[in-house]
Amino acid sequence: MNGDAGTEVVLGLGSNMGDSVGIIRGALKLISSFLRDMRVSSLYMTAPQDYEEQPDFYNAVVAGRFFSSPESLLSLVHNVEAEFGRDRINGIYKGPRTLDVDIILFGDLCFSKKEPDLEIPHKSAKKRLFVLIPLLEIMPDAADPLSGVLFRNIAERLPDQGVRKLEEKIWK
Ligand code: PH2
Ligand code: MG
Ligand code: MG
Repeated sequence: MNGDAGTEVVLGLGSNMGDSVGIIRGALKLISSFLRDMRVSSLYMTAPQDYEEQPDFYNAVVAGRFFSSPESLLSLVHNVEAEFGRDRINGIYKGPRTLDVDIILFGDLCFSKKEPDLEIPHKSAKKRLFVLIPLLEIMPDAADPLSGVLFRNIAERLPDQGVRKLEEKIWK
């Protein structure tokens, strides 16, 4: 799993509280300390899914090579969330947040466990265009490791979810 090339991982970033653009830029800077050969999607403005009584989100996806375990990646992304004021204790479940960083893919790994709660690939990614559209921008040939189906075929079948690409440059 972690040969010399590391594991190609994909993270989804979201924010709908505070200076979201600044927060996502700052989060990418921290993430670049543990992902090699980082590629970043455009920034998107997206209608809230699941819990709809909240402001629109800014979302983006980042991919890169990682050289340790899924559990250590989870603890690194939790540190990044905490750095930007994410409160995992008092926040509303799926509600407004300064920063959410989700592990979407960890190579082809399919994995699920409690304590810490971790499911890979991310369980809602294939229903969510705010993940799939930016993901396809940087990995057009990626497939769901569970089914082998190309994400572009999955995305094509989903209804419009209000995902708009922004001009704002967020990385390099
Ligand atoms: N995150 C959620 C719930 N709903 N909707 C959008 N548009 N973007 C998100 O990042 C998002 C969401 C829970 O993590
Ligand atoms: Mg999350
Ligand atoms: Mg999330």
